[in-house]
Amino acid sequence: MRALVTGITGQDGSYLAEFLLDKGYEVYGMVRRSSVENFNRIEHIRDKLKFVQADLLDQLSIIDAIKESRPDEIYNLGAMSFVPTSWKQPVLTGEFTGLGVTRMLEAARHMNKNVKFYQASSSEMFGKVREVPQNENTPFYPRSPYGVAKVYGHYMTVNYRESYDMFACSGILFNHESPRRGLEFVTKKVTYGAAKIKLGLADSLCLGNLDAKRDWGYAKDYIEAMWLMLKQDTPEDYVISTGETHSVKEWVEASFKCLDLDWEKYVKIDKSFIRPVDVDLLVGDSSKAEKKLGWKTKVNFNGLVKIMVEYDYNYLKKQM
Ligand code: NAP
Ligand code: F7E
Repeated sequence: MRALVTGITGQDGSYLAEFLLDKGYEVYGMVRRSSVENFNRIEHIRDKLKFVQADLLDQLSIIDAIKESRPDEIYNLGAMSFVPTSWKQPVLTGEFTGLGVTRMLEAARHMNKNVKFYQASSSEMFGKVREVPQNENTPFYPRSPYGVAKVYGHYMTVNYRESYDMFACSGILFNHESPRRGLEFVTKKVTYGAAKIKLGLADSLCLGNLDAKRDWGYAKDYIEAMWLMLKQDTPEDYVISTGETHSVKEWVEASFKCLDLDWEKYVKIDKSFIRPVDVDLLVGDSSKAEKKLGWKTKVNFNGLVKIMVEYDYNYLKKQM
């Protein structure tokens, strides 16, 4: 089996590449040119991967990437994925995260209509939630240009499935985290920040809205769900989540507690991290995935906090 993964240099792409290699796949990563190479997350497996240079903004480069890799499966994980940046660069976000999906689907349709296609949809599409918990039938109400772009990409995936009978699936994944999470996302910012404080490398941590609630799972668990979706007889969309919700404040408390620190002594609120509008509460119902894919989350909230805090503490200690 051959797979083409966009966003292979990102958190999910790197775990998915490892997972597919273990399953015996030939894995092609679609990467965009940069003046400084950005392969940190895949350095340990780079010799086993093949790379094709393309950009989600550039239709012909995507066609060439598919021509060269001749994939049986395409995993479209590439996107501008940081919500605050989507207000600063709404048009670019629409291009990468929204139209990029159409460019991938168009290229796939022209090259090989039988290719299986996975789209990285997001719980951000539920935004100002219309019901609790959220499932595959919950109406969308996105609250950021990122969420709006994801809704567009989601419906293009549904539309190509229905218009051209393509095997195209959307995984509506709730927040998933890991030691490989980008430093600006709140979970990593907190575990990294707390570890720095514990080691005397910082004396405070500035955050925004502590009341928002998220359904946080472990990225490594979620990757398997993507693969399972493409292994079914029929293409469908699935919610992937833990079913538990916790506030940012609870994440902060648990992370500092792991290091025997009292968070209230160190955390400051900085208004610049507060968004024009936020998503107040997310909690997913993934009973469809449980029933049809046999998928279930394995790492709970405290387990995830521990994995990330321990990793960051040990990493920073080694650098000293
Ligand atoms: P990430 O770490 O930010 O990785 C994003 C990837 O997209 C990077 O490899 C990046 O490449 C690539 N990319 C960005 N713009 C591109 C372009 N124009 N052309 C080609 N590649 C481009 O994101 P992640 O957390 O792994 O998430 C993976 C996907 O799942 C994203 O689509 C995200 O929106 C979606 N998602 C994530 C979550 C979550 O909680 N993590 C939840 C739901 C959905 P560079 O390294 O070159 O920047
Ligand atoms: O924010 C609050 C912030 O940036 C979580 C992406 O992977 O998941 C991610 O989007 C919450 C928000 O993730 C800070 O206001 C407080 O309520 O970690 P985040 P996100 O926006 O939920 C979804 C599913 C995706 O699809 C996205 O690609 O935490 N918060 N203080 C803060 N957030 C950040 N980043 N920094 C703060 O200082």
